[in-house]
Amino acid sequence: MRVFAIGFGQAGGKILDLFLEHEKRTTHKTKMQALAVNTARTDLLGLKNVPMRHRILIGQTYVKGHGVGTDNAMGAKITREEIETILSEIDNMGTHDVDAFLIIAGLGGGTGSGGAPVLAHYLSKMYSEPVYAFGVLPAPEEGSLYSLNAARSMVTLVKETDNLILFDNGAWKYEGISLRDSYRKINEEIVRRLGILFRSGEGSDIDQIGEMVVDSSEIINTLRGGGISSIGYAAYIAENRKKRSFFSREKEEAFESDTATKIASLVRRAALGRLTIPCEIHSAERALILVAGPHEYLDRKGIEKAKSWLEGNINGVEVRAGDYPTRSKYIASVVLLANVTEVPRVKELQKIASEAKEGIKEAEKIREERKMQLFDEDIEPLF
Ligand SMILES: Nc1nc2c(ncn2[C@@H]2O[C@H](COP(=O)(O)OP(=O)(O)OP(=O)(O)O)[C@@H](O)[C@H]2O)c(=O)[nH]1
Ligand SMILES: [Mg+2]
Repeated sequence: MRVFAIGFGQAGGKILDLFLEHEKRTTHKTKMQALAVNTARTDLLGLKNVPMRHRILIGQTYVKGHGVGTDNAMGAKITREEIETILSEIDNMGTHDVDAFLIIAGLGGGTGSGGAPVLAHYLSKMYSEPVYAFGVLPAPEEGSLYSLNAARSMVTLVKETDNLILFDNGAWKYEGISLRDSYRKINEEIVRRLGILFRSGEGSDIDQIGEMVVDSSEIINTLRGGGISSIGYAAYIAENRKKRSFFSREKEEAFESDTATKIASLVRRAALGRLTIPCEIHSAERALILVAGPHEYLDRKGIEKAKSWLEGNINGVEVRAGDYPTRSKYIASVVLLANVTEVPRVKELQKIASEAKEGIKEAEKIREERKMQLFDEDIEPLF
């Protein structure tokens, strides 16, 4: 699938940048278009792989290149005012062979959290291709302002996009390392999943096709109708199979049934393991299974087995599945669970956010009162 990816804000830009780095490393390419948008100059300068000319600094009149400091209403306002600059850059970069837009942003901050929904709104109005968002939720310890930002951004994104794929930083902590290193590891995990998903259907440069080819319409149909989605992933290393041509018939059959079993259990591990956003898999409306790896390890029977297992475990009946060959030494599976409705973290964020909203109002009132305590009421302000 050909995506036009926009990294909005710091987290969005970093994830996009790493996505491009992965693209350079793999032989299987998505031919992705990439644009980074931010209100902070240093964040944009820190990127390594997004070409300089595809980085846009917005909001200079308001924040002078220093970011909006977690004020997502400001992030939204700036984006609205400068939407023409962003849209014309997207148009200049070329959209004629794009299958979908993907906006990547951290939802707890200001720029990406406020800007992503505004951009999604305008992209949906201008283009017939679907607009997806990949939103990163703040960890609980980041505090209630971040939760409030994320809750408001999330609600708007669900309204404005064709699907919101979520990732929960709180469910992906790496203990004992710096936050920077932890984000780096988390971003690797994100990009690994997005890579397998969006590289599918793009054909292969290794002269082989999959057993069951998936094209971009299968991804689009899985995500159709919107809502929130989650991604599962699992992988294993392929053993050395050079001598396979000397296999006897029985050995060959045994290998094939072993491969099928391994693929079926790989997909099960992907669906039941740690998801990008923890959710009840039985609340998914639709699902897509993808398996990528060396050609001889892909097996139609295994995928079919996994598919019927997943059909029995989600709410709806629509499960699509496919594979594609890669040069990697890993056999990897991605399971996309679309329109999931039982997502505890989303509920929790909403609760924290509505409490925080009340708290903020209350705090403002108290602050006003305290400030004026110094003065006697009979002295009138000038205006
Ligand atoms: N997974 C991941 N999350 C990140 C990373 N950096 C920041 N975050 C998360 O994203 C949230 C938003 O932070 P930023 O992306 O820095 O915010 P911003 O969009 O640049 O907005 P402002 O800095 O307020 O202008 C944070 O609260 C974190 O939860 C990262 O590299 N990876
Ligand atoms: Mg920032």
